[in-house]
Amino acid sequence: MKEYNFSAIESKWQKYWDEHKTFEASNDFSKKKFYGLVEFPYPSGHGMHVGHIKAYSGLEVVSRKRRMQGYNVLFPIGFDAYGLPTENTAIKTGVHPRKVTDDNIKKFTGQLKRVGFSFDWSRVIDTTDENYYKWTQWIFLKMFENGLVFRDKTLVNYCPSCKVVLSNEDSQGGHCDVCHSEIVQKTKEVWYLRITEYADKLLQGLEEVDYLPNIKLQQQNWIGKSTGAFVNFKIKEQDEQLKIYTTRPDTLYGVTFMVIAPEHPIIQKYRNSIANIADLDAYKTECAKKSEFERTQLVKDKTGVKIDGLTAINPITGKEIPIYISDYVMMGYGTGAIMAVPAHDTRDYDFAKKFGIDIIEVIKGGDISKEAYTGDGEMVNSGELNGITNKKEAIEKMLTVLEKLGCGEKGVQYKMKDWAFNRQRYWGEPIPIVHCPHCGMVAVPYDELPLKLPPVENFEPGTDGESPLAKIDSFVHCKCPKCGCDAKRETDTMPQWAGSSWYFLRYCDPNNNDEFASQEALKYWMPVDWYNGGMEHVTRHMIYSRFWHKFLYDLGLVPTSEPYAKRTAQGLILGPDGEKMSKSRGNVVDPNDVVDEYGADVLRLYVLFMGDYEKAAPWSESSVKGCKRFVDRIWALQDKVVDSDEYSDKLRSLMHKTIKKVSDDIESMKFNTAIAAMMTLLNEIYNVGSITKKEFRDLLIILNPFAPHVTEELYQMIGCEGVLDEQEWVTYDEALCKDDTIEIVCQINGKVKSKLTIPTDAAKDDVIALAKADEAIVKATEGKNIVKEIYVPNKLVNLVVK
Ligand code: ANZ
Ligand code: ZN
Repeated sequence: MKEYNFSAIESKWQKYWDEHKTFEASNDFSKKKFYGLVEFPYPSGHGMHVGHIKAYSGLEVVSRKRRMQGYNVLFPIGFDAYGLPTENTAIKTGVHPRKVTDDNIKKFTGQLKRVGFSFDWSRVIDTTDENYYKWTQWIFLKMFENGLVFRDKTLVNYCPSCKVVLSNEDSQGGHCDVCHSEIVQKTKEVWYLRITEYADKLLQGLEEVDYLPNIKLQQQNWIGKSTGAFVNFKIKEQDEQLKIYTTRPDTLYGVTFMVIAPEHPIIQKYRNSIANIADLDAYKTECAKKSEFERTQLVKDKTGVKIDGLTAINPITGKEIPIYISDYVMMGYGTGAIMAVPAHDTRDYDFAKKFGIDIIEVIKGGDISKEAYTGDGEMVNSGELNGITNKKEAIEKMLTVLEKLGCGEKGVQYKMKDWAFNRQRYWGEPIPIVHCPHCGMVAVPYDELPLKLPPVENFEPGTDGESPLAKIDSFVHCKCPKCGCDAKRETDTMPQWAGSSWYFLRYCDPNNNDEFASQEALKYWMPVDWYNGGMEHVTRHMIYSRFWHKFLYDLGLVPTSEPYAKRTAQGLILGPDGEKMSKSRGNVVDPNDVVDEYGADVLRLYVLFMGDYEKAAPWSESSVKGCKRFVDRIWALQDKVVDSDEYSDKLRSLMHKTIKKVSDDIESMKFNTAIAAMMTLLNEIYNVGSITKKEFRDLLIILNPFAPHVTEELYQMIGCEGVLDEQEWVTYDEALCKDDTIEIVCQINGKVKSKLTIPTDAAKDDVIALAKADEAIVKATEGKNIVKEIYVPNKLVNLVVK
């Protein structure tokens, strides 16, 4: 037997695939198609991680299977290459981000090719390429044209270390996503995309798609649709209404105070009537230091200041109630003001206890001397609502009352905010807008796109949070495209998420210079049939890209309202210590090392065998070795081949079963059990002692998507025709996949007495006869008459005795 020289075999086939363009998608749009999408990597300086290999291996297997099933497959890859890590490396090392990016892309490409992924390398996308970001800018301008882009002064999350403004999503937990420094709040004029306009569409669209249930749930929560009411509270002795948002108008009789955000504009408006304005200002200053995350923590001690000089009137009871400012009310949600119901809201309860405010029970069921009661129950102390036990009914009734009084109405709110769409950094797509002293914001004309990122030496950000582009006079100074007078270019760049918001469209037609993709190509390839990626991207990236796609759909520029028909997710690979892999822990596994030592086929098999695909699993060197043994034993089968174009009697049934199992398991991403089934088959082949050529060939076909190099090589070695990747996926005979025997229960008068192993689908008479011969049944029926014999096929026998 020839030695299994995996590195020679793997480079041989990788070279073959490259030369033959084996995995390039065809432009024959008459064929049935499959579009499999994986999240394109950020080409960081660390190179690839085994997590990338697992993330790509799932749809890699599906794509290889689909090709064998006769589909025209689009399985593309690219690089999401703008962003902070590259820019930070560039600043640290003095190497230009263009060069850093190119080097990293080269490194990643080499690594991906070594693993033998069947990507279409003719369609590679680099989001920092002018021919790509031209269209990112183009779509942005379409949004601008359609009123979805605006600028607003706002409090922003600012990272003092990266010197950038961050979105809420990029600063979760009050820390910068990139450098983990603490975020501070800063007022700044920033760009926004009006994603909230698409909130309902993004929510409704989830009904059309096949996403894993928890992916849908996370998106629903992120959009955070809330239905409730807006209610106006009159301010005593002022011609003023304070508007609040509540999901519980039914609790209005229990409102004993109000709370407004420290930034609420009513404070400024009535500055002169407020006796303790200095205290309020001081409190507000303190709040500005906290992140939204800190402010909304349930467990933290409640703080606040009572407004001395403004009193509200409960519109239902007519009672005067105090108004407080507190950090637990956010200016960015609802109206920035709430009606507080301490008896039935935990935060209001804690606040009322601390400030000695009345607590009035309006829903029975709890003990409000101890804690807020947030459950359902009968309405009490609530006038016309008393006695109602159904929450919905109580809400409806109160809404009717409020509407009649003219002080309230139904309302809807979303947690999702408009998308802060900018960064004051160099390494991003320039925002193609010109500021003209006469015309205001003017779009760069479409035929001037791409608005190129100027190649500069000094790409360090200014300490004031200004973009480095602001220092480049030749970039900044320009003529207004509308009136021709002197104007200034916008110097902010787009955020990291821009390029990935539409990359799946560009893959359909990546070299098009006239359109972001031709309608013909889009009509054929879209939607993505199957998208697999990380759970960490199911909100930000997926929602942003669904938003861009839906916008383009509304313009009639893409054929489907949803970009992704199906979305699944892989679980993380943990270190051997069970902890998340990280440089600082020193538990990172480099895919290159595994390929060097065991070969790419083993790496591919292992990342799919290590556990349920969607679950996290720790790296195990001994399991890697197990996969290597499996491949070695597959290799050694070449000495056991008998020349026959049939299945042998001994293996026939198991062959059919294994083919079925592998075929089905690939579809449900149960790659580990598919591999286990092939391991079982292999053991049985060794028990039998030989394998027919036909059996070997079919085994190579089902194993090919997992271990493409060794299977191609063996296919050639045993003298099969053509190359393996051009073969048809094997079929199986359902009838032969049934288990030959099956276990059924045997009852006497409905009580289980015994279990029987019977041939599957055996005739009733035979089964009854078997049952009557069973020892336990013989004993149980001794001296009794069998009056009825019941047989439920393949399930149970029940003998009724007297
Ligand atoms: C009275 C009430 C009584 C409330 C009760 C809840 C329970 P969701 O479901 O998230 O939309 N709220 C409104 N605006 C707020 C803001 N800007 N900052 C902090 N809290 C705010 O939550 C809506 C509820 O959160 C609203 O309903 C309001 O409190 C509070 F037994 O009003 B509720
Ligand atoms: Zn102008």
